[in-house]
Amino acid sequence: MTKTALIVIDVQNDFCAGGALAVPDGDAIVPGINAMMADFDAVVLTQDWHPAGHSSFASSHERKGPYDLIDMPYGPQVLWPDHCISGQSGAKFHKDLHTTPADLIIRKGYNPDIDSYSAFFENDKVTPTGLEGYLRSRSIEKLTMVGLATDFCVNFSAVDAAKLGFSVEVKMDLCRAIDLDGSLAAAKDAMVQAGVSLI
Ligand code: VGL
Ligand code: ZN
Repeated sequence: MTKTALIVIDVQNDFCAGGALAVPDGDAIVPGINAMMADFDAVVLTQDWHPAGHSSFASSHERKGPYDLIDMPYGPQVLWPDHCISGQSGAKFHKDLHTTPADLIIRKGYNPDIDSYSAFFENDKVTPTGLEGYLRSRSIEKLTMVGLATDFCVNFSAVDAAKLGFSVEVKMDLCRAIDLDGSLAAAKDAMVQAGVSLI
C-alpha cells in the first residue's frame, strides 16, 4: 500500500482572523483539516517561523510597504507585514487545530535573509528544509496538502513536492488564498502544470 501524508500548511494565528496577515476566511478550514487527520499514515504541520526583522518584512526595507515587490539575490520577493515571528502568539497554531496527531512539525522561514514559502526549499530554490528526507525515510509517496495560503505557501510546497516526484493533491476546499493581483489563478496554473491534482 502506498503510504500517505497530510501536509497542513501554516494554519497559524497570523494567517487567521485578527492576525497580521489574515487570509480571508482562513479559520473556516480548521474543522475540516482536523477531521481528515486520521485518514493518513502521517500528519505533518508546517509553521512559518521568522526572526524579528526578517528580510521578507516590508518594515525591514526603507521606503517600502506591505505587498511591494523587491529584487532579492534569489529573485523577486513580495514584502509582507511583520508576521509569524518566532515564539510570538501570531506564530502559534490556530487554537482549534489538532496538533496532537502530528508526527512532525516543520518550521520554515527562520533564515533572516531568505523567505521560505515552500515546505521543501527556501525561496532560493536550493536550500532544503529537510522535509523531503523525512518523508522518503518513512517511505511516504503520496501527499495531500491543505492550509494557508493557497497561492503562496500551499502552491510552492505542492509544486516542489511534485517536482521531487511525490504524488501530490491539494484539497482546495481546505485552503484559502491571499489573492494579490491574480496570484490565485497563477498558482492554480502553476500547480496543474507541475502535475498537482486540485481536488
Ligand atoms: C505565507 C506569505 C508570507 C503563506 C507565508 O503561508 O502562504 N505567505 N509568509
Ligand atoms: Zn512568512
